[in-house]
Amino acid sequence: MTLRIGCHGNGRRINVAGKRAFISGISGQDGAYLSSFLIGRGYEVHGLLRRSASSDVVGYRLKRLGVYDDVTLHDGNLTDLSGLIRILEAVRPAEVYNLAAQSFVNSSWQQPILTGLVTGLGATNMLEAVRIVDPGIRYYQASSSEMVGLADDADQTGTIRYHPRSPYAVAKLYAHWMTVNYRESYGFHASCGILFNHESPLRGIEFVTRKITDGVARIKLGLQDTLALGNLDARRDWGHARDYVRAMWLMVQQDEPDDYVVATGRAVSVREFARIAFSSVGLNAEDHIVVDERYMRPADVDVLVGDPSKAARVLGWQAETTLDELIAEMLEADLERVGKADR
Ligand code: NDP
Ligand code: GDR
Repeated sequence: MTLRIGCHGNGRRINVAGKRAFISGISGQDGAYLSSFLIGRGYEVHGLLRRSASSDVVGYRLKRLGVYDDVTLHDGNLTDLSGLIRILEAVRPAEVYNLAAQSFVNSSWQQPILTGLVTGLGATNMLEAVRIVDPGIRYYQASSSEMVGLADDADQTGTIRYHPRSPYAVAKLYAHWMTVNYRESYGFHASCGILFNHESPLRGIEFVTRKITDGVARIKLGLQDTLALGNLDARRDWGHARDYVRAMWLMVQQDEPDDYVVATGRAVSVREFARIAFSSVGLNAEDHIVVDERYMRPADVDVLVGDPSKAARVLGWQAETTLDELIAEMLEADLERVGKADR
């Protein structure tokens, strides 16, 4: 049996025999990797795509992973509840992954209200759409290590404490607790993944890891000489997005919904990340990095390192890509892209 759904440009015939998933944030880094992962498992994948005047470039991540023609994209916005309801009515997914967000921490100080509306209230819109259309839908919320912020990551019973340090983190904490609340109030099969930083060649260029690998590629190819960064002493627990989307899916497959920390368990400073990236192409980071106050945050978090033992014990999940492998993959992609653009 097949059906055709009104969608964003790439309409195609759909096999309704397979499991169907709906992803908000499908055009982002995680949305692309999750689409690829689910398609590899026989899912029919639908996604929410916000209207853009640059529709030629939106979707480039899905194209990079070779899955653009295999997903069905629906025009909509996380802030538009009636649209979300209509889309879920049409798609009738078994699983919803809420990944859409204003996800850049820096921007959340410039746009605190938008961040609250999208990253925070947007999650409630998605939960409400599920409640109205089919409360039996299994649900994943993209929670963040940024919610932990300044708090110790766990007390003696393993309960996470939170001290969010940015408007983004505050909005994520609201979305997190709303998801927990829908689980407790309505019996939703809703799980939150408290994911620590995860990167890839598809990471947005404004995030520090991608900024570094892009900068190293440009310096190596003679296109620039310096790389301006902010807080070099911040330490983060960096994994690969490809590994982390597998954890999202595993959470949704469990008999009981729950919340999980997804991390590598190892924190490395921005300075050390840059040192590895520069040295792997034969350059000395200290010769090229300049510290620029513009990239300092009004409030930063010095160190975020996660304990993935619950994910390992219950989900059987662990990070497979090492930091060195991650940096090598990102650098290779940026060297190739920057090299081509320069010809
Ligand atoms: P990205 O910034 O790469 O992707 C965000 C996605 O949300 C994009 O598809 C974007 O669309 C979409 N989006 C933004 N605003 C709206 C809106 N109003 N309506 C509909 N869609 C919208 O993020 P990542 O893929 O890195 O992260 C996925 C999720 O996980 C986010 O919620 C993020 O906050 C969270 N997270 C990420 C971590 C990480 O290290 N990557 C760690 C922990 C949590 P468009 O392409 O049009 O911009
Ligand atoms: P983060 O990622 O804020 O952790 O949020 P980002 O890469 O932006 O910053 C990581 C750390 O690096 C420091 N830093 C810089 N950051 C940027 N962007 N640019 C710089 O030049 C720079 N120099 C130093 C920052 O101060 C910070 O300490 C990401 C996002 O994906 C969120 O959506 C997600 O929730 C968290 O990871 C977990």
